[in-house]
Amino acid sequence: RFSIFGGKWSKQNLTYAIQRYPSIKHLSRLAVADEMEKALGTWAAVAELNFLSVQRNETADIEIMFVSGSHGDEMPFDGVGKVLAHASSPTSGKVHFDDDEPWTIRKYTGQNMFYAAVHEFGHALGLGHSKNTTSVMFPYAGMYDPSFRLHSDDIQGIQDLY
Ligand code: TQI
Ligand code: ZN
Repeated sequence: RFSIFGGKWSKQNLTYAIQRYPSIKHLSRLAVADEMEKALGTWAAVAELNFLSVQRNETADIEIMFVSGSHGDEMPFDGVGKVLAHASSPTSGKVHFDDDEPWTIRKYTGQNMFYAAVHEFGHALGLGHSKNTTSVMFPYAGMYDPSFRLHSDDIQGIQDLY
């Protein structure tokens, strides 16, 4: 079952900004922005939530960054492998991806960005880990799956919050 990670947003319209894009050159900003929009859309599709993208110089509820090593919080990233990403609980809104990982979009190799984004946004919205292995909130990074769907646990978890 899902667990509540701690807190929730007190509003249902949330803004987000991609403040730092991955340094991997072959990933276009547009493609990255598209994956983030789809990942947030996965949650918005099943709960009373709306996400509005804003420019990176504007203040946003959810701040997305690809960063490596020490990056200004208490949880420095660790190079390739192990920790891939982390998110803070509501209403802090930090979603960080380890820029040292081989992030990929719609590929079976590398580290799937969409899956990690859905998982981390789940945390940023207030969800904890699920014990159900097929839940996106199960703490194991999934690979690319063109027919990805949220598990009923994920849906119940987000609907309980919003
Ligand atoms: N990052 C951990 C995670 O997102 C961070 C973490 C550890 C955590 N304990 C926690 C977060 C307790 C909230 C509550 O779970 S991780 C993914 C990804 C990681 C990353 O890099 O180890 C997944 C673990 F990136 F795919 F989303 C699982 Cl699915
Ligand atoms: Zn997690």
